Amino acid sequence: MSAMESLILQLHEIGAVKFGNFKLKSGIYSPVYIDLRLIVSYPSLLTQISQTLISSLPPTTSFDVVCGVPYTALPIATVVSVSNNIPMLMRRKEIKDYGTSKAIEGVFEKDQTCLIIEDLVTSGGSVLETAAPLRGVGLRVSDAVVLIDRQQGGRENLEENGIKLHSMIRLTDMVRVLREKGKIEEGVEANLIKFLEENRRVSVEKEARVLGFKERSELCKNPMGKKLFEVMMKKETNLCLAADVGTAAELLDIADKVGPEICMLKTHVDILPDFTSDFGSKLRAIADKHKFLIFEDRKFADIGNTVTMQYEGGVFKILEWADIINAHIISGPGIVDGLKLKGMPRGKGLLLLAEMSSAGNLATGDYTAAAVKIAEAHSDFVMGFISVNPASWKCGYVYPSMIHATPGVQMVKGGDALGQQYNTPHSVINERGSDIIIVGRGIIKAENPAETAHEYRLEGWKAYLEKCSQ
Ligand code: 5BU
Repeated sequence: MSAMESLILQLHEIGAVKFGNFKLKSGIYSPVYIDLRLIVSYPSLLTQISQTLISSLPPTTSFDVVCGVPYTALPIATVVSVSNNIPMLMRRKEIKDYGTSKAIEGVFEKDQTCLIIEDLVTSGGSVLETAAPLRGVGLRVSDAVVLIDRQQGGRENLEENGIKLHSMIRLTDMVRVLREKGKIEEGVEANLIKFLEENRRVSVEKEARVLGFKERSELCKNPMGKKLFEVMMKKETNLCLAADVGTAAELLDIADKVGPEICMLKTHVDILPDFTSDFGSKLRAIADKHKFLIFEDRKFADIGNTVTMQYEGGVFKILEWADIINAHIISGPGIVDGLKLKGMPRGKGLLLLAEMSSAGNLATGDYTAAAVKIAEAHSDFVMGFISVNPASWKCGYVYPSMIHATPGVQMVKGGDALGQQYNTPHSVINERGSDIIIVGRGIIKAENPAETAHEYRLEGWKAYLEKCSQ
């Protein structure tokens, strides 16, 4: 009997493989359920698995360190590490005390290669969740090894993200062996093959559980991102007011009225004819009173050195009063370095413009993907994106700590005469995968802005709760 056959029989024997009708994380019903958490109770089986995993890799696979996907694969990775004398790293699932604790624990050097070890792959989403922070700290990730591949798109999804999947046991091999050894009926195998044909590719998104703001806030490296999540949870609002009014006096007035309804107030300070140097401190006082954050929609776009001066200096002194700013990535990552230089020491946050709401804009496809890459590399300062349809992004895994804020929102779909395009709060949060609705004229031009803001708040929050309960 081959090592693989023996492993399959033992896994079946201990009850790690069950046949019936089971609801999976993705919501799909499956005729087989595999629970590998049990293997910690069978040390000799655990040793066997760990040895076979490494010996099943093609000899050309080279790596300096290994990292198990938490939690089930952690003991497997530990045994691989100990018995092969290969150093191991650990990925923290929750980053509690941001600032002090790290996403990746252990000793490594930049550009070393890390092999990911996983127990079971369906869409490959959990492998990607572990690959992202490893890559974020400068490690190379090109291979992952898995005990069981459910053959439901994981290989393809990982390949698209530059990771080759090596699997020890494929689900079809497993049922074939169990049928050959008389452990299951022929009908069970046929049923499983039919199931796999009908569910060939589970997307990473479908399998991923929707994380709530609380869990996501724990993953934030940027303190302002964490704060925004906290404000949203405390006030139960994901509404941002785009306060595009005629004067500074009107802005301060509407900020005070709408303040209780919003998590963030967005300004275009350069449209205010009566701007004075005490504007910042006045708005700050209102923001502190109603506990919302101030976002200056400055859309920085220049080279790093210039934006440092634009951020800090001039008439507006944005750095002094704005919690959050945004930037285009057209000039390359240097713009983030420049803004970070000034903003990081003061605990500020940056949103990158990954998409825009206006018709015919050029922030699409590879441009959006480039924004995600830059954000990942600077997740200590970049807290999220201006996004329009993040659910449609084809750029692989996006950190759940990143907040998506979407402009172009009104109660009814439509647009204005100058290219603005509107979607509803429900569509933005539920269908398009965003977190925050940014509403301007929908509130400002209403007869009673405070009342209307209240309605937008309820709509936005209801959509968020609905998304979490899916
Ligand atoms: P509106 O009145 O809800 O259309 O205002 C939208 C606001 O969001 C306005 O301040 C714009 O400058 C801002 N905005 C946008 O509409 N679209 C974008 O892609 C970005 C910002 Br970025």
